[in-house]
Amino acid sequence: MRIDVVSIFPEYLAPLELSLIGKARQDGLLDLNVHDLRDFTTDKHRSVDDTPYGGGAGMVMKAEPWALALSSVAAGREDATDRKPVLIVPSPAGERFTQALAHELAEEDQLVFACGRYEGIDERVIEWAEEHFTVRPMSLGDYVLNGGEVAVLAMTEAIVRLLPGVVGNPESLIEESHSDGLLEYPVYTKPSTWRDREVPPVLLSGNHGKIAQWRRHEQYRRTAERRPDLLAEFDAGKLPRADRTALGDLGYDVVDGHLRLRPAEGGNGTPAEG
Ligand code: J9Q
Repeated sequence: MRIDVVSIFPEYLAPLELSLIGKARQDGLLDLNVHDLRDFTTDKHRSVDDTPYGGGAGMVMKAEPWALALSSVAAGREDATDRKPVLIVPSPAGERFTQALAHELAEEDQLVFACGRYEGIDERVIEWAEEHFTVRPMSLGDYVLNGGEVAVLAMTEAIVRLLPGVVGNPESLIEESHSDGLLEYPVYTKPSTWRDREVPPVLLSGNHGKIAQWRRHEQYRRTAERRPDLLAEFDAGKLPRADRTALGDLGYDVVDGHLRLRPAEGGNGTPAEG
């Protein structure tokens, strides 16, 4: 896979030299290059931004440096297929980046990340880029960053670790793919007592059936507590009786293969006078 990142702060992308991504580059599994947007300016001040038409706070990134930079990274794809490269534009106004999207993007030949700063990039760049790229404005979540660089670090790691040969032990990838949309169960290691706190005894029992069931129930308990939105999406068709009981104890009933939060008990348990 080839990845190009364009930014006015190329040093911000230094972590891409390290660890798993750095190793994938050394091993020739990934051809990743970071480009300085200012190298594509033509004026003496190397300016990349200007005031917004229509007024308002902040600055907008100018169109021409972006067009020159993006043309440069899209050019010279001699061995390329007829597929357009995908241009990912980190933006709080983008589609939400998910694990499913990481899998989808890991199948592409070339990804280009355009890191915006200030109030964003002149919208005409996005329109123009549609002629040369598949454009995907993409958000990590509903919070405000100063620019796209940190979002690119997160998305790149999520995508690159899915490339064949990048994660040394592919068992961890297989286990993740089995994690059917629930949060993970809690984990423990030695010592079995630490500062007066015990490891849950079932984990020391050697009863693998009971351990698997306990872990499953802990997944339900955590997900109900922290991410009830995930339980609404969960496929609850063909669940074992023990799982349905555990979910029932958490206040969830199975209706048409989906989980439904049981309505809260109304006060004194006596039906209202009608
Ligand atoms: C570029 N807030 O925030 C969340 N995901 C992406 C972003 C973002 C931002 C500002 C600029 C990306």
